[in-house]
Formats: sequence, C-alpha cells, structure tokens
Amino acid sequence: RHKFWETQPVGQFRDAGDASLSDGAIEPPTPLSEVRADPYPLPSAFEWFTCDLDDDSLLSDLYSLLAHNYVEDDENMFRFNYSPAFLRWALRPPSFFRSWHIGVRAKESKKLVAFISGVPARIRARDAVVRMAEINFLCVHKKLRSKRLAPVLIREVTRRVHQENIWQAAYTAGVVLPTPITTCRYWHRSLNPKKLIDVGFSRLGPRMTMSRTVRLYKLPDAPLTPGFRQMELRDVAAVTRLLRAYLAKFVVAPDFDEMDVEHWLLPQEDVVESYLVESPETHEVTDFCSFYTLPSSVLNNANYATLKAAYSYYNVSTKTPLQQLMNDALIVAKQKNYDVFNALDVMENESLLKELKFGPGDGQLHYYLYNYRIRNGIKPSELGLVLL
Ligand code: NHW
Ligand code: EN5
Repeated sequence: RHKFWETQPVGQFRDAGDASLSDGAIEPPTPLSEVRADPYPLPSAFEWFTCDLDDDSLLSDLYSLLAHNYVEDDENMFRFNYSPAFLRWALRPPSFFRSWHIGVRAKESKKLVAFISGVPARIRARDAVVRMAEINFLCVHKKLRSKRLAPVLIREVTRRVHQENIWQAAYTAGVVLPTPITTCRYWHRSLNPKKLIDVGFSRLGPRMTMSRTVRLYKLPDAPLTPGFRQMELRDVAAVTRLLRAYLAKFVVAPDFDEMDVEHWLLPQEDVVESYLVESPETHEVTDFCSFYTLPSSVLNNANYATLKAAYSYYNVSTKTPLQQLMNDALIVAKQKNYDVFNALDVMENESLLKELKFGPGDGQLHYYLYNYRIRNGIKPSELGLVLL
C-alpha cells in the first residue's frame, strides 16, 4: 500500500496495539561516518540546489513555486499563499541549517520545480526533550506529480538532517500516512462573512439572511481586556516563562527558550502577531495570545483573488479566561482586516471554539513523528505543538 513509507522508521499501521513496543526512538542513530556522503540521484534533467533565502530573487522563486503548486483544499477552491516574508521567518529560526533548504531545479532552464525544508527544534515527548527537524513546504510542481519525486526529496532531507547528528523529525499533513500521533480538525471563525460566502469558503446557514449572518459575527471595535497590548522585545523573558510553564502540561510540545520566543513570537507585520495582558496594577504579564498570517489564493473567482486568514498559534492564560483572551484576538484580527480566524482543536482550544462561533471545517491535520514512537498516540488536547 505504501511502497515508500513501509521502508521508513515510522509507526506502521500493523504495529497498532503491539504491547511489546515502547515509547522512544524506533531505530538507533548510526555513526556519522556511515551517513551517506552524496546526494540521492535525481532523474537526469534535474539537479539539487541549496536555496539561499537571503537572496531576494531566490526567495521570490520559492514563493512562486508554492503559490502555484502548494496545498489546496479538497475541492481545489483555495491554495495556501505563504508570503515571502513569512517563508523567510519560517525557514530561518535560531541555529537553522542552510543545507536543509532543499530545491530541485531543471538543469537547462534553472527553473525551481520542487522543494522541501527542515528547521531544527527541541520537542518534548512525555519526559524526553528530543532534537528534531520540523519538515515543511514539501512541494512538487504540478507537471511533475506522481513520478515518485517526493520520496527522493524526503530521503535527501533525511540524509542532510542525519549529517547534523539529528535522528528524529516532526511534520504535519492533510493526508493519512503511517501513522499519525494524532488527528486534529480545523475550525473557522468568520470575520467577514459576506466575502467568505461570496468566494464559497462558507455558506449561508439554513433560515439565515445575509444581514442576520453579518450581525451574528459582529465583534466589538477594540479589545475588551484591560492591559491587552502588543508584545514587545522587552517582554521576551516574561512570555518565555509563561509559555514554558504552560506547554509543560502537554504530552508533546516544543521546548522554547528565549531565543526561540524572540524569533517565533515577536510580532512581524503580516507574518506573526502576539498580544499579552499586562496587569494595570502589578505590571505583571499574566496572559498571552498569538496568531500567524497565511492568506489563501481564491481560485476561479471573478471578484476576489485572496482570503486573508489568521491561524491561532500559542495562547496562555493564567488570569484572563482563555475564551476572553481569544475573543480579544478575534477583535484585533477583525480590526486588521482578516477575513477568517482559523484554529485547530489542539491544547485547550476545543472548550472555546463553539462559544466563540467557530464552526468545524472540512479539513483535517494529521501530526507525525519520524523515528519516534508514541504508543497508542495522543488526543488533540494533549498536543502543545503548532507547525506553520
Ligand atoms: S504537508 C504538505 C505537502 N505538500 C503538498 O500537499 C503540496 C501539493 N502536493 C505536492 O506537491 C506539509 C505533491 O503532491 C507532493 C507529493 C510533493 C506532496 N507527506 O512523488 P510522488 C509538509 O510539507 C507520499 C509525506 O509520486 P506526488 C510535510 C505518498 O504517500 N509523504 O507523489 C512533509 C507516496 O508514498 P507511499 C507524502 O504527489 C513531510 C509518495 O509520497 C505526502 O508527486 C514529509 C508518492 O510520491 C506528504 N504530504 O508528490 C515527510 N504526500 O509510501 C518528512 C504524498 O504511500 C519525514 N506522500 O507510496 C521526515 C524526514 C526527516 C527525517 C529526519 C531524521
Ligand atoms: C502543513 N502546515 O482543507 C499544512 N482547509 O478546514 C498542510 N476548509 O479551509 C496540510 N472545500 O471548511 C493542510 N469552510 C491541510 C489542510 C488543507 C486546506 C484545507 C480546510 C480546513 C478549509 C474551508 C473551505 C472549504 C471549501 C471547500 C471550510 C467552512 C467554514 C465555515 C465557516 C462558518 C462556520 C462553519 C464552517
């Protein structure tokens, strides 16, 4: 069934329920001297090409490859449209490896036709903090599909991760592969219902008019929580403390230090937004919320070319109820002209989604670990990891 994935150190469907298997690495590391030294062979018209994302023209080539060939919904109505600034942010966290930004180009035209990337991360699974690669942006040009190029890209990124003495990875996908550690659902909160209906992202509910729908999703003009403000550089230490304490509650979560928080959570216009609650009395930082910006191209619509979507990222509440915090995030997203606010049912999200008028989407997101077994998997609410 899975000619490629059957050969890889991932949980196999046949292992489900095998009590003799324990949590942890599926296979041990090999000595670095035994890691294959040269790149896997590609069909002869193509060559490997390590992408330097400092180079604006290269970044723009990667942007176009993804804008035209990356993930679509099941009815091919929308396609993710990660911005160049977002890609630079996503691919250059602290201690990133340039060799993990892997392109394939046509030898003759030099055109970029495929890509896969990894970035380093420390991820905790139960009690163990493991150095991993987060793999993302796997893409093969539409004209080169179903030629078994994807397994070559995956083997090549695996080889380059091994060269850095890292033996595990985390990744997500909308498709089922052997074997998810958990399966999450996307939920959507309309901010601009009329546009969402016009582009076919959502439908007018039964017995609903457009004006009733607009009223249903109306939000206040400004955040309600006293002391709610944008995160700044001076907040990094406080936010790191809050986030570390909070993420400790989940079975699988990133192990963020201050450098990670500065990179992943300090606001960047149209890339990532973070807000916190600073107590007006004590000036203590008590709560935190964040979202990232990922527009989608609207395919085949005469009136609109893009949907502006916010995706819930990391949220921590110690004083302000989580629901009130997320409501303020919806309010600032509306102020900033987002059309929709998306969230997964990870962490404690499930409890507030219905109350805040999110509705279930038609998409799922499966989470995977490479060369790491978590027996019986986990529930979405036990997952404290959000990948981009
Ligand atoms: S998920 C988004 C993936 N990208 C897209 O969906 C974009 C649109 N689609 C495409 O570009 C986020 C192509 O359809 C792709 C497949 C390239 C997806 N993950 O070349 P063939 C990520 O980026 C398997 C993993 O003929 P294709 C995460 C498939 O099951 N495997 O197909 C990426 C089959 O194997 P099987 C996937 O359609 C994580 C084989 O590929 C997959 O022309 C990567 C068919 O290959 C997917 N999303 O190209 C893994 N989609 O065994 C990282 C299909 O079933 C692992 N396949 O026969 C860790 C590595 C690092 C380890 C470090 C220690
Ligand atoms: C790795 N980082 O299917 C990502 N999106 O629900 C790779 N549906 O937007 C994996 N089909 O339900 C990505 N509207 C996997 C996801 C791929 C993209 C995807 C889904 C997630 C999506 C929308 C549009 C559906 C269009 C037709 C959807 C309903 C919204 C409605 C709003 C009002 C309340 C009820 C729900």
